[in-house]
Order: sequence, then structure tokens, then C-alpha cells
Amino acid sequence: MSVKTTCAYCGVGCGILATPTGARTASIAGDPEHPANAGRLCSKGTHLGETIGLDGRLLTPMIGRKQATWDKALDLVAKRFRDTIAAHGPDSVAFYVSGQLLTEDYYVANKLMKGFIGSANIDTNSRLCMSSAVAGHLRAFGEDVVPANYSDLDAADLIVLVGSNTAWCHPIVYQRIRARCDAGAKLVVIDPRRTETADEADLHLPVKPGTDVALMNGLLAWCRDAGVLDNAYLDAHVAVSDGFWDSLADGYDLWSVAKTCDVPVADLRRFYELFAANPRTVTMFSQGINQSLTGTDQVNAIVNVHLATGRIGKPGAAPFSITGQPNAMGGREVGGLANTLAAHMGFAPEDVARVGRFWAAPNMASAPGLKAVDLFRAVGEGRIKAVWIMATNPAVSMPDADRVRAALADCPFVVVSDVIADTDTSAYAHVRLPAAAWGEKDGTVTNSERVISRQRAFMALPGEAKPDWWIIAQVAQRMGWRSAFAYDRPADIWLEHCRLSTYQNDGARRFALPGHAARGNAEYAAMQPFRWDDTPFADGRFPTPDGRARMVAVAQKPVAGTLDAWPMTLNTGRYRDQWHTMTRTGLSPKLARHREEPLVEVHPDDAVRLGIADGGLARVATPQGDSLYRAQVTPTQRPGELFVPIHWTDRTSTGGRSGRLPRPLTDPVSGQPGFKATPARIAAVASDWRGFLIVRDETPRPDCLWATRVAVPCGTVWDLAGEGDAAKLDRLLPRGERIEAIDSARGMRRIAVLQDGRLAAALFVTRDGSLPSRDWLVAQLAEASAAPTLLAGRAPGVQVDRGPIVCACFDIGLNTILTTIAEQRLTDVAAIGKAIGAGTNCGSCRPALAKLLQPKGSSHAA
Ligand SMILES: Nc1nc2c(c(=O)[nH]1)N[C@H]1C(S)=C(S)[C@@H](COP(=O)(O)OP(=O)(O)OC[C@H]3O[C@@H](n4cnc5c(=O)[nH]c(N)nc54)[C@H](O)[C@@H]3O)O[C@H]1N2
Ligand SMILES: Nc1nc2c(c(=O)[nH]1)N[C@H]1C(S)=C(S)[C@@H](COP(=O)(O)OP(=O)(O)OC[C@H]3O[C@@H](n4cnc5c(=O)[nH]c(N)nc54)[C@H](O)[C@@H]3O)O[C@H]1N2
Ligand code: SF4
Ligand SMILES: [Mo]
Repeated sequence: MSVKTTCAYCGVGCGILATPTGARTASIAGDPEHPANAGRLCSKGTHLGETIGLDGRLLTPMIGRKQATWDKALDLVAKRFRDTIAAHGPDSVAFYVSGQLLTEDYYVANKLMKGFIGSANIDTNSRLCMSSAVAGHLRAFGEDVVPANYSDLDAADLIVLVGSNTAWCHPIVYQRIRARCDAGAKLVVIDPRRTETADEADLHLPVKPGTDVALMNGLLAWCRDAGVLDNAYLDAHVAVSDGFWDSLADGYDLWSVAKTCDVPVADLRRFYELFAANPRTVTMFSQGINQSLTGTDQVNAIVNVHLATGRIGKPGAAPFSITGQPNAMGGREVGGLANTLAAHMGFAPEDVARVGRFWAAPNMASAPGLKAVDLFRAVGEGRIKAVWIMATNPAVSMPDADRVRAALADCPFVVVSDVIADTDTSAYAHVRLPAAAWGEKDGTVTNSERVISRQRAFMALPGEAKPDWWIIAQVAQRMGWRSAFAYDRPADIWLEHCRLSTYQNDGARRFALPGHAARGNAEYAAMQPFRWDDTPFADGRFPTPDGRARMVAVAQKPVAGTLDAWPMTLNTGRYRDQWHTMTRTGLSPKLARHREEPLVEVHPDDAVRLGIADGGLARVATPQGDSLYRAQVTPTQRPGELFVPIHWTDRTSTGGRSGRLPRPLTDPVSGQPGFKATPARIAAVASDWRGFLIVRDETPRPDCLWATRVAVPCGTVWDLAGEGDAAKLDRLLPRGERIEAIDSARGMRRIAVLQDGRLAAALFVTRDGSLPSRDWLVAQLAEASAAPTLLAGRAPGVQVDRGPIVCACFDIGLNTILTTIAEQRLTDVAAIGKAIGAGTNCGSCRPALAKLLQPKGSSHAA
């Protein structure tokens, strides 16, 4: 029997059919009936089945390093929070939660903090993710409503992607965009990097980071001069402040903007002309816009253009903030941000009173609490003395993460609820609580287009794991609020959430779930995906006091010049097949193959100037700290700019932890950190030797200059580089029968360890020579008896190296694809699919395949 649920990962919110095939195994398929994906899944969704085992799971509550009963752990958490509040007041405690909680979990956490503890010190990792979009929506619309549906993409003639690597981060929405482009729509991508998304666009504008306000203000001025403003719409539905148009007088003509954004005038004009010519335009944006010190202004600059041209509330025309996490939107609906309350209410006195009445709350918070960066600063300064972190890994993902680590290390009481036992954050926990994971828990999520879907369990709870809502409600009860938190099941919480959404709501709040509040448990169990507010703003009325939207005057701020000590600009972001801090995608050998290591992408001119070799190691430093990467020299970067991924942690690499690099500076309106532009420098790093360690059973991370963990079938590989004598690595090898070939003079070590005649581990190190491809040795981990040629690192006879995996679904490597293209003279992606199957399942690698067909381009960026 298959169970209908939704994907654990991104905000596209794809429907999944999970069919258990054993206690901890399931086959995963796209749900053909779900409106978000109609049966399709990207590489991450497709490989969810590889991540549902119990590897690394936290299965019992832990107090310190000792197992504890739930009773003990919950009592301790309740007592420590109660005592701290009694001694230091409600603002001395905090929750830091996540867009990966389900709506029901989120609702209970928010209710406990804001209604019962009496502080608004609950913030969420969504602060790092889309709080600028929330703030921009509030300023323009009066309420945080995303005025777009995916179907708008199907109706658009022009799709503009700003600061969004959609092909990698929202692949199923991207496939929808591609389909629309195949039918004739134009695609413009605005991103400093030439991403795979940009590669396939009709026009790519590689803007200088942080200049999107100029770009959009220039567009608005161009539209005005070209006579494409919708004056009737402006007159009827938009409040334009006095002097608004004058604010565009200086610096937003075509030539000035081209200069500010550092793009060719002709390309900029082409974008503006395309925009002017196509009333059905969707402008979709994500972190390149939100994660900026001027993120809120950038959001409003985009919204302004749509309001002024009347491109909102109509099919195929919308500004579209696409969300990252699976339940980022649900978190907004329950008020998970420190500056929102619940059900799209804020801290206006009448909202506070209304929510207080509804909750029968004894201690309503009356003012916003601390936003993430300030919250951890307060922990560091000792103002917050107890913090509970749920479903997020701030020791990795916060800006200036080493400061967050120091704050947690000094904090008198840290609680972490996670599904994984050892994360970089849980290392600082006094109490660890085992949360139920995806596939084990029930609740709802809201995707980027306001579709609410059920997540459903299809596996039993392992060990002592419990759903997050239960854990929070138990603590609340033990803090003394029994009846307010006496939930038996998620359906009870859902009902309360629906009732609050319509409570004393005369239509002033667009977020309302009427008709859903009547649902009992049976209906909740059977709930079908539905959208709240199907066609936002179609009537031209906005949830502001006068019913009009606001054009907010925003000016391009000077982009800070580079400093002598930090001459480069560091950008951070995502890889196609990894999710955030890799606690789950890192378990999948297939997903590891796309990009096995944290790379720093650097332009060839900079590489030559700084002596950085493609494939060599390089250290990136910022005023906050430094981190080590493998260099990828690529013309897809702008000169002077670096890009690193956010995924690697202290568990998975000695280098490549990017969170320590960005400054803890935030947008003044939204409080969102500016993750995308940090002053930086880079230098090549030499090592004496390089090598790899292959092990069947987990080993602790090797202690050397460079050690990066890669999941492989039946074991783990550590990619290694170091200084001095490599012999010290030998102690990482397990006991067993050793065969070895060691040439100390040449610095060559090849050691294999056999247990019961099978390969258990292999360590290969070289100082100057080459290393065999690891593929064959890795495959030996699965063999019943060791091959005689282990130390050669290959089977007898000829070897074909397939190269890095491009198509994760069918395990097809770069070399195989290049050979096939050459031999069969293939010219399109479909032909590659026909010949060898690549790209025919989830489709996530299709942009990479398209790139391989191009004669130019850097093929190794696949
Ligand atoms: N594979 C994968 N998918 C994911 C995730 C994941 O971890 N892995 N995470 C999910 C989450 S939570 C989120 S928030 C989304 C994020 O999805 P995206 O926003 O698409 O991802 P990012 O890689 O963070 O950044 C997007 C792009 O912004 C560009 N950018 C940087 N500075 C600027 C600028 O000044 N102007 C402009 N116009 N662009 C700029 C970057 O070069 C980058 O290519 O992805 C979601 N989907
Ligand atoms: N430099 C830089 N930093 C960034 C970004 C960037 O672009 N650049 N992007 C930011 C953005 S947009 C985001 S969204 C954040 C993401 O950053 P994080 O939220 O820190 O990343 P995750 O790895 O998704 O952390 C989720 C944690 O919750 C656990 N978990 C999973 N499911 C459950 C569950 O059901 N219950 C509980 N209790 N735990 C669970 C996972 O094991 C994991 O430890 O990173 C931000 N940080
Ligand atoms: S696009 Fe991929 S990661 Fe996002 S929800 Fe769909 S299957 Fe999951
Ligand atoms: Mo995010």
C-alpha cells in the first residue's frame, strides 16, 4: 500500500507516493495527482529512499552523554526553563526553530513561547531564508501574501529569475519553466554566476552583486519612459508616495544602470525591451535577492515594477518569492518569526489581545522578540540563558558561525531536538531530544504557492523518537500549562490553527482557512492538497487600511568597494544534490556523486594571478575566519568573486565549512543576513601528499590538512591531503589482515585490510605519483572475497573510468556521456537519453547534459 505524502526537501512541495518495502525501506515515486509536481521528482526527491535508514539517528533522549528516559529529560527541560524564567524573566529564554518543522509543530512552539512563557524570543532559520521577502510583502501589500501560483509560470510569456539557481534548487518548478520556454516563452536570468539555470536562458545578466535595486529601478524608469505603465491600475489600486517618481530621476537611466550593475548596455536594453513587450511576466526570486544587506529594498524594487505595470493578480503576471524549505510558508502562517504573532497577525495591540483571547493566554508577549542573529548574540552576551534549538543546525548555517558556537558553549542550558545524534550543533547540547523524522511523522506543510498538503507517516517511530509537537507540548504541560497543550494528535492542533485563522477575522486577514476548521481526525487523515487564497489580489484590493498596495521608494545603496586586505567578494549557495548541512542527503551515495567535495569556484584570471591550480587546495579567508576548499577554476565566475557551497560541516570535512565566513550583518528592515557578499581573499595551499581512505565501517574524521567524507555504497571514502609523514594515518585502519606496498622514499603507501577475506579498508597515499580511480576499490567493499589486485587499485585488464557522475538516477558518468556524444554525434539532450538513458528519469541533470553538448563551456562543472 502506498502512502501519499510530500517531499522532505524544498519549497516546491512535490507530492510523493511512498511504498514501504520493509521496516526501514520504501520505494519512492512522484504522486501523479499532486498539483505541485504531477508525478515528477528531482534527484533529491527520487533518492529519499536512501536516507531513511537508521544510520546516525538519535533514538533516545540524552542528558549530556548519557541516555535518559523521556520523563527525566522532559522534566529537566521544563524545570530549567521555568527556573531561568523565574530568576531572570521570560526574555532570558529562547527557541530557535525551523522551516523544516511541520505546521503543527511550529504552531505549538510559537504558542508556548508567545502566549505562555510570555516572550517573543522565538525565531526561525527562515530569518536566514526569506524574511526579506516577508518584510517586502508587508511593506507593499500590508500582509505577507505571495501573489503567485505555479500555473502563472505556464501562462507567462517572459520569466525573469533573479538571484535564483532554480535548475538546482527548485528543479521541478524549473522543469515547468523549461516546458513553458519550449512553447515560446523567454527566460532571463539575473545572477552574478553563470549557473546551469543561466546557461539555458535567452539572456543572462551577470550583475555585480548587490546591484539589483539599480537594475529594477532602471527597469521601472524604462517602463515609464516607454509608456508601458498601467496608469489605470495605479490610479485604482496603488498608493504612490509624493516624490516617488522623482526618486528615479538620478542614476537609473540605461547607461548608469549598466555601469552600476557592470553588464553590457545592449544586454540590459534587451532585458528592458523584453519586459516592456510582455505583459505576462513572472519575476521569480530567492536568495540572491533575500540574503542581502539591502534585501528588503530589493524585494520592493521588484514588486514596484509589477505594481506599476499592473502585472499582479492576473494569470501569468506576478512577483514570485519562491521559498526554500518544505514548510517555510507554514511557518509564516503560524507566526514563527520573532516579529510576527500567529495566523498572519503582528504585534499591534488589537492583534495581541485577539490572539491572547483565543489562546486564553496567561502571558502574552506584547512586542517582537530577537531575530536570529541578535538572538545568538544575546546568548553569547549571557542575556539569554536557556535556548532550545529544533530542526536546524545553526553551528553551521548561521553567519559568523564560530561566534554562534562560542555562544552555545557558554550558554548555561542548550536543548537540541534533532533526528540525528551528532550534529555540529548538538555537540553543544546539554539535552538532546530524539525527533521523529520524515516518513515517521504526520502533519501539514505549505509550499511556495500556498498549497497545504499532508505529510503522512509510512514507517513506525524508531526507538524512542517522538514527533516535535508532542515533545513541545509535553514540556509545556510540565511547565504548568496542562489544558492549553493537551493535544492528543496533530489533527487537534490543525483544528486550533484553522480556528485561529478565522477567529474574529472580518476579511482583513487574507490568511484564513474557513471550512477546514470543521475537520475531524478522519477528514484530517484523508485531507487532499488545497490552496488558500486561490487568486490573490485578483480584485485589485490589498490588505492595507485603504485597500491599496504601496510603491515603496527604494534607492540603490553604494556597493561597498573592496578593501586592500579583502580584495574579493565571497558568494555562498547550494549544490544540486545536497541539502543544507547534509545530515540526510549526505547519507546517499548516489547524491554524493554529483559533487563530492566542497569547491571554491574562482575565475581563471584570478587563478592565474594568485597561482591557484584547478583541483588544488585553496584557503578562503574573511574578517570572520577561514576555510579550506578544492579550487575549481571556471569562467562561470565573475573576476574578483568566489563561490563556495554551504553544505559541509565539521562532521564531513576538515575544511569547507562556509558558515564561519560571512559577517553577522543583516538587512536593517528584515534582519536577514547578507550571506551572498562578504569581503574575502583566497590563497593556494600546498600539501605534501594526497590520498584516500576507504572504509566499510565508520571511522572518526582523519586528522589532517584536508579530509572530506564521501558516502559510497557499503561504506565511506575520506578524500585526504596533508603535510609531513602520512604514516600517522595507519592507525585509522581497522584490525585485520594487512597487505601493503610502501615506498617511503617516494612517499607511496598502499595498504589494504581484509577481514574474513573481504576488503574492510584501503588507504592509498601518494607524494608525487598518481592515484588509481577509487571506483573499483569502492566496489570491492561489496565483494565476498578480496581481489588479488587490490593494491593496484584496479581489476586485471583494461579499465574504463566513467568519470564524475552526471546522471544520478542511472549512475552515468561524464566520460561515458562525452564518449557517447562523440561516437554517435549526438546534438540534443533527448538523443543522449535515447542512447544511454541519462536525463530521462528525474531530469535534474538535463541542464548539465545540455552544457556538455555545447562546444564551449566548462564541461567539468557538470
Ligand atoms: N539542491 C538544493 N536545493 C535546495 C536547497 C538545498 O540545500 N539544496 N535548499 C532550499 C532552500 S532552504 C532555499 S532557501 C533555496 C535557495 O535557492 P536559491 O536561492 O536558488 O539558491 P542559492 O544557491 O542560495 O542562491 C541563488 C543564487 O543567487 C545568486 N546571487 C548571489 N548574489 C546575488 C546578487 O547580488 N544578485 C542576484 N541577482 N543574484 C545573486 C547566487 O550566485 C546563486 O546562484 O533552495 C532550496 N532548494
Ligand atoms: N553562508 C550561507 N549560510 C546559509 C545560507 C546561505 O545561502 N549561505 N542559507 C540559509 C538558509 S536559506 C537556510 S534555510 C539555512 C538552512 O540551515 P539549517 O536549517 O541549519 O540546515 P539543515 O541541515 O536543513 O538543518 C536541519 C536540521 O534538522 C534536522 N531535522 C530534520 N528533520 C527533522 C525533524 O523532523 N525534526 C527535528 N527536530 N529535526 C529535524 C536535521 O537532521 C538537521 O540537523 O541555512 C542558511 N545559511
Ligand atoms: S523539487 Fe525535488 S527537492 Fe523539491 S520538493 Fe520536488 S522532489 Fe523534493
Ligand atoms: Mo532556505
